Amino acid sequence: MIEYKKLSNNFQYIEVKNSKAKAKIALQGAHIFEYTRSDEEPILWISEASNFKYGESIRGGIPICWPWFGLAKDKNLPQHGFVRIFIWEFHNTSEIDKNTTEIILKLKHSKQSLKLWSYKFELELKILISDNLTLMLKTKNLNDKPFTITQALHSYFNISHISEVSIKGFDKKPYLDALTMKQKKQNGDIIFNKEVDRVYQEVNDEISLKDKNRVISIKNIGSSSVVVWNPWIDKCKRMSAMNDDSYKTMVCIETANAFDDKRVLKPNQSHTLEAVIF
Ligand code: TA6
Repeated sequence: MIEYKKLSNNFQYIEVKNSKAKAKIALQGAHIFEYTRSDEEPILWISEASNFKYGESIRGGIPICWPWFGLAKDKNLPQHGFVRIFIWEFHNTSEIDKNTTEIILKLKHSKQSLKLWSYKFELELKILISDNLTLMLKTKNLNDKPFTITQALHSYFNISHISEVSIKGFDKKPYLDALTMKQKKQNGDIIFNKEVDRVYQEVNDEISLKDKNRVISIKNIGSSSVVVWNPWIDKCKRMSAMNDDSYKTMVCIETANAFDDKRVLKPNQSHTLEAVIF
């Protein structure tokens, strides 16, 4: 089942249900903000304080950070790019079989985007909803000169409690600690007892998020950098659209092309960043 829905403020999204899972995807930002497998707790975290309104990114789910991840050089430009608050087009929806639904959204450069970033582009996000969730974000350069992007599928995962989780797949990996801007090396699994904001590099193994009663795995393609973030107590209080205790039930593991994993695309060249969550 695929249903087109609208909130009273005209905020549009589609709701998908098949025999394996259900999902909700907003037109703003091509933002998936629910993915729940049958008989399971939601996989994606969504803030109880999140607003669903145009011009504000949803806090939770999987925001798309593009064409830059993090702060822009020009401080007047928004953090994490602009496409998470742009309205995408539902290009195609299809029920492939009773277990799998495919949704394709597209966004092209416009007068509005060219004011923020002076390149012509085409973005396509393909989402496959089944007992796995797959996101494929394809960037195509439509200019006659190259451009450079950094980007992320900024996935917020729903967890039982931050003290219960550990993340495997980063042992011995170098990372940039975004809190100190120092290069460090991971030793063992990641656990959380303070604010964590890191760009892991040279990541090519499967990642697993181990929680009390389940393990969520993530496989990344077209990426060698992964951002891991939990705001912890103080930053959580300062974050927009988050409650003071939100940090307890979420962790971000973001499939990225960030920091030195930036990508340069020549005219007509494409690059696909893909995450499979299972
Ligand atoms: O990916 C981690 C991060 O860059 C953090 O530094 C943090 O502030 C977060 O993303 C959320 O950013 P946002 O712009 O959505 O408030």
